[in-house]
Amino acid sequence: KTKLGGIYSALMVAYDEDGNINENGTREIIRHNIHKMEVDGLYVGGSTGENFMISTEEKKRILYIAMDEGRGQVKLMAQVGSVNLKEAVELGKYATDLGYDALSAVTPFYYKFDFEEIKNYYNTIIEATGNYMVIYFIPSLTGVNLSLDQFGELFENEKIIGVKFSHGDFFLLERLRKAYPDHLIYAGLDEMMLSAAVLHVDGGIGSTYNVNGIRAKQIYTLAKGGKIKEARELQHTTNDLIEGILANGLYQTIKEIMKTQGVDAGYCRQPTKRLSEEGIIAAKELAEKYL
Ligand code: NGF
Repeated sequence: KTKLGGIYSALMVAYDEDGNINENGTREIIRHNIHKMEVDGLYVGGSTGENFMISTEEKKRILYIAMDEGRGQVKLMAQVGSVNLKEAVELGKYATDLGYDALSAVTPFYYKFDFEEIKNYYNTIIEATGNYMVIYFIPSLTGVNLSLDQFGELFENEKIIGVKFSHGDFFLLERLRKAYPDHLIYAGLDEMMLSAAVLHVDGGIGSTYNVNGIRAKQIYTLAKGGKIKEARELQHTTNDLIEGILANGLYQTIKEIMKTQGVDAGYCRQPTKRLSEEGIIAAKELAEKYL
């Protein structure tokens, strides 16, 4: 289980101008993450992959490409969660057959599912696949919050090995760390890596690691080694970059920055809008200044 810790890029996907998967570009993104960003793992099918805007077949294609390109070089985690539980099961089986080290699933969203329903959702995916599961907890996008006790109840299923914690509630994060020292906790907000590492999380999963992976890993390693001042300096620079990315358009800007790093990162899928000419310039300036 602990073998699954480390820094994972929430994998970006290159889409062409018509919104189709650009396979070669996506393979370039994967190689860039492995060889240039030196991440420990790839989180495939997450928010950053624009996963909730694409079809089941496209999701499978991306799962396949990431496995084909990354196999044996990095850890691979497949986000298979969906409000369509049958789809989640289908993707979970597919990813498990491909050899993914673990699955992850976003808490079911849009409808107001109660906790029993959420628990049943996770147990159903696990029962159908037999694979490990990491809860994808991102209340800002799903509107789904979970309490410490509810995490405890979910963790009663021994296949649920951890949580990707994309949330700013560090009281809850600390309580989880203390109560579940053997579960994996991944920091999900890249701008808070330092604070999360100080609380001794087991790694991080994030979008900005596609372009800022090296620095993120340094923050994580320095903070865990007690070198807080050095880690803080790097987090300041990182957050100057993240602030600029968020102000300019999150995924579009990361893709544009990747292009400056020599990667054919393509475009975002509609309804996400294109960057304007000014936006493209702003992305290039961020890359020049901070990377
Ligand atoms: O992209 C979002 C949306 N959050 C990501 C991450 O939590 C989601 C985070 O890296 C993720 O890992 C995934 O793709 O599934 C932010 O982009 C980053 O911290 C900048 O705010 O909130």
